[in-house]
Amino acid sequence: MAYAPPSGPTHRHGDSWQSSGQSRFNANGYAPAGVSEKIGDIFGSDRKGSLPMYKDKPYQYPSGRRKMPWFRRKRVIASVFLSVAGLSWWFGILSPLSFLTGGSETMVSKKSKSSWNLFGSGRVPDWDNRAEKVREAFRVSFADYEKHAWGDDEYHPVAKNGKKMVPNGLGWIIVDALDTMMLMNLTTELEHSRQWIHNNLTYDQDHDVSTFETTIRMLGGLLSAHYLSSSFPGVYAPVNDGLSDDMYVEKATDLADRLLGAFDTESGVPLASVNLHTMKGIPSHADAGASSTAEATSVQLEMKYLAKLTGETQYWDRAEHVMKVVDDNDMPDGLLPIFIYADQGAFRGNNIRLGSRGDSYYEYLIKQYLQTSQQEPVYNSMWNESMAGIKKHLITYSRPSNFTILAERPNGLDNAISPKMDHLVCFMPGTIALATTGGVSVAQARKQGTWTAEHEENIQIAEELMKTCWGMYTTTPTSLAGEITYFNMHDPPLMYEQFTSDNRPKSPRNFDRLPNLPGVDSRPIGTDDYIIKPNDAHNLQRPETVESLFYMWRITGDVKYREWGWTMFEAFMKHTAVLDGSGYSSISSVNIVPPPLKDNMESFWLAETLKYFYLLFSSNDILPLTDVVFNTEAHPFPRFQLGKLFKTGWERKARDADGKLVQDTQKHEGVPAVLDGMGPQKIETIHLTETRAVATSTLADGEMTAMTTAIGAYTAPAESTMLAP
Ligand code: DMJ
Repeated sequence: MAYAPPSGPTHRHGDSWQSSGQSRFNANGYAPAGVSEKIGDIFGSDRKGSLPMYKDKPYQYPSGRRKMPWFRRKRVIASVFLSVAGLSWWFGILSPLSFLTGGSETMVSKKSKSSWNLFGSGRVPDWDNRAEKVREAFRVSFADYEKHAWGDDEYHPVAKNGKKMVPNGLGWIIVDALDTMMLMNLTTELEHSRQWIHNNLTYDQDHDVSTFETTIRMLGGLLSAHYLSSSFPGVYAPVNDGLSDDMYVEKATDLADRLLGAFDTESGVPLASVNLHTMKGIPSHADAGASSTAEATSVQLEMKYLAKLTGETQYWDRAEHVMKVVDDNDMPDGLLPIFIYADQGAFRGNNIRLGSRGDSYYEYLIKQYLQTSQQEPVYNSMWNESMAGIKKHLITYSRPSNFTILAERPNGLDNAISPKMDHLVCFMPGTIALATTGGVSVAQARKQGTWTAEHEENIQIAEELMKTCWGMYTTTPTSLAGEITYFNMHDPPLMYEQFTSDNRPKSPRNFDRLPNLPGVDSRPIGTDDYIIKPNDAHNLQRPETVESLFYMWRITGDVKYREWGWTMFEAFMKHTAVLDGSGYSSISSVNIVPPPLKDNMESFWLAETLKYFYLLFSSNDILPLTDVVFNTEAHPFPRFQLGKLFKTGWERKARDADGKLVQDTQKHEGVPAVLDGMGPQKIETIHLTETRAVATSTLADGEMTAMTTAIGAYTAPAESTMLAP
């Protein structure tokens, strides 16, 4: 389908808006009609103008609720309910928590059990207080950096010094942390940061930077700061510093224009690095110049949101095109090797994993689908194919306790499975849960007519993988996970597909300790399953497990995920604090107590890890999962409608019912037809092959679907065409 380019001055270069002194964005942070007619169009009727506003400020929830009659105030109802339930339990009428968790197990750590268990101490955990503790950890970390290394891109909290990655600094730590400051209502820190951005931040520096890291952290950080400040005016750390909020998008467009230089390759796949001044892409110095697959395919949420904000389609087109190049390779079962050559757009090697260099490719499939309000089914189809591939080739079980492992295939799908999980893989439990419900709770999703046994199965995988990731923490002396964990595996490996939901291996119900054996100290369950090699024992304060705990809590409502998060947070506080308590550092080994410090604070400690802890303990009303997508650096962006300016600019090659590629021999577009059993549909495309017809059509609710039928049952396009199965 032909794509009509926008009319009017949608391209910034040569325009005068930047120097006009006028705001380019309206109160909701979208470009006003004046920027271009097209932009006016898309943000008028069809933008998600009804994006719910989070009306209550953090720590000031009651304001809006005071006006409600008492019997309508959820908190009061909840308190009454909990009191009655607590008394019932006390007198032995109910078992603890069963009514809250629907009978699901509750695995409260020993530590939290003794001090905070819901009824064990007679106290409900004070989640607001726990969120406040996280906020305090952020304040300490940031104050330490502010005092000793302000404007630097790296920070060493033991030596109390920092370092710039480019001559004038990139704002690596400041920009990455902006939205966390906003969510935590840290106005003073935010104002200081904004002054630095206004006075010091320039991207015109003759230095190369990582295309991916700069996109997800800097572009992502600026865009989410824009989103929070413009869509929730006066809510998140309102500032009064005389600076315009437009600076976020102005810096973002300048940066994005420079980053796009990396995409100037024969295939359109970006190179690993780019020089910010010359805007020239630079191939990786390793891996024969190939880019990492995750890096090349995890810039789409950022570029697309920027395109939506500015109406400048090149951000969209360049980022989107990468997805077509990747998909055209037709890798079996949606599982991709972790390197891709930018010149040919072909993969290098056949190392397949969802850890480093593979991870966020899968994450951005489903998040692209959600970002554009489920209007781009191509990404859902790719996610589903990958999920099926993961089940078929990568899911196995540990010995002796049957933890679910999302393993690797370092030599391709036909060769041996390696029972290794990078901590990075632990984004998957949360992402699977998100993909399964779309962001609503499981309870709500189950009531929808579309819920199937496969959805149920996927939630179970998410729960089991979550437990595996949690076990990475519970089985070490510091209660912190190593960077990489190996597992003892059954021989031959037990594979997911060998089982049904009735007989599939399951990990132990709880994390009690193993029984004492003569001469052996009591050990946590999983001790015999999990292996951390000395070189893999460091902990960089990474976010993936708490990220998944956050999604699992929001989606399942099971309080155990919050409790696990609290125990994990306490371990970070205990073992990663520098000696005088003035900051927090990565550590060199999770197996040594006290652990040696690595003397480095990664920017994602502030941008991701502490943000997810904070959100895990805060009200679910903050950034509902149905309204936002978090980029891979935990920067929240709004979901939006494609509108008139944007569409999916590519199609997957036609595949048959088994997912195998079919060669197109004919293609019809916009053919009215009747799909058997579905009533009249407008067929968007029909790919005809010698044996199959593959039709895509739009359903009444705007979702797209693909149907494959035998060619013999297909008649040439007519006013109404019956496609019998
Ligand atoms: C982050 O920068 C991102 O989450 C990325 O996708 C993976 N690694 C780090 C955090 O561990």
